[in-house]
Amino acid sequence: MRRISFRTAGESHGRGLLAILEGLPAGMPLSTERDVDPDMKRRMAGYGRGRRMQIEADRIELISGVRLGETLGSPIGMLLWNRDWKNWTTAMSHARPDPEGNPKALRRMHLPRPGHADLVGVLKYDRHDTRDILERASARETAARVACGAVARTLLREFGITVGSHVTSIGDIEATLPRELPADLNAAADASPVRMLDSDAADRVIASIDRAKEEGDTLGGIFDVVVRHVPVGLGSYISWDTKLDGRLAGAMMSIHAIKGVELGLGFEGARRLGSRVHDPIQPAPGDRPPSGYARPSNRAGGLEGGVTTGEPLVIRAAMKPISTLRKRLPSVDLRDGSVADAAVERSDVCSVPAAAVVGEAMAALVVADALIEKFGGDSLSEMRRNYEGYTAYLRDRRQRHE
Ligand code: EPS
Repeated sequence: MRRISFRTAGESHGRGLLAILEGLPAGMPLSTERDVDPDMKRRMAGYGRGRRMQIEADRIELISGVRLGETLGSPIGMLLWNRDWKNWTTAMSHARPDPEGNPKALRRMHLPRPGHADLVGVLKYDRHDTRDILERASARETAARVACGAVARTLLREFGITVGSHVTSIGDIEATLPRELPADLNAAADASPVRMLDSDAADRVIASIDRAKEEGDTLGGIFDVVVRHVPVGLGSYISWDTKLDGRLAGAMMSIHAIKGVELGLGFEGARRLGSRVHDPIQPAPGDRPPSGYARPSNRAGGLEGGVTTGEPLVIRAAMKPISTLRKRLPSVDLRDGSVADAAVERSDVCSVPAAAVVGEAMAALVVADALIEKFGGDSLSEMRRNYEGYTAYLRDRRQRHE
């Protein structure tokens, strides 16, 4: 990200999570209850989550950056308290433990879970207790990202840009997609316990999550993030790090457990002839699309040359199954190097529906970043003037053809 930056802090069972988001324009109406908390709630949902989500009630406490309902252009500080922390005050204490205290709570974790950051973390940071690693490596951190993404989404909404997502498969069960996605994608997806647009597939998924849970196993899946009404011309082909496709893919890959990202046709495009991949260009007299050029298809997923075409951005991400398994995988005891089964922590069986909401947040942050890059980001009114100037320029260009 070039114009927006954000940083999160916090451990899964620590006091809470912090987020500082910088680079949003001044003068943007923002209320955490209206604009942020609904996304926090959406991230907590989904069939297959663990007991932790029954303990928490993620809600943002705003610390800075907003006055009288509008952003100031200063860093937006957000706090999220972990309710579960009260059960971890000894294990997660900042101070050295009291020798007379609770030794059970301080028991070291020494059986790294394959797939989690446990082993690489203890080796890299010279720690001996995998709790020192897993607390920060946990996907609990994504709650703070969703808070930042919700603020970015609020900016996008000012320009009519929407960000939605839906789950296309979980395990080997694939949703049959409607010909056209619903206008309000999130309303439709959120109505399903697994955020799928196919209720038959969703029922089968729920049964398979129950089965995986019984067997002590976990499930991954695939989700699509769709960003609509993006203006043509965000991002650039000029340099490798200005290309919006790279920026989106990097942001998606940074989400916990994401192992693959595709844009538009993605890997499928590599199997087809070029004539069945590229989206023909047609004249489009009239107002829609604003660029004046229509595409009968959107196999490019809204990006050509790393630049938005004005068609929806379609970003697909693959999540591996969660690595905490009650069906324990072989591991090694860090204390003596002996063969042992991996540790088990409370965890989720499947969190693909939640990951899709995190995907929306990351996409919103990247697109908001590119929007600010193109239209300037000091104030919302300045952005709007520049956006309208650009729209007027596109209209003039188009009218010269008519
Ligand atoms: C998560 C909170 C965590 C996990 C999950 C995501 O809470 P706890 O560890 O107390 O159960 O449920 O994290 C993982 C699955 C993981 O492997 O790190 C959350 O808020 O999303």
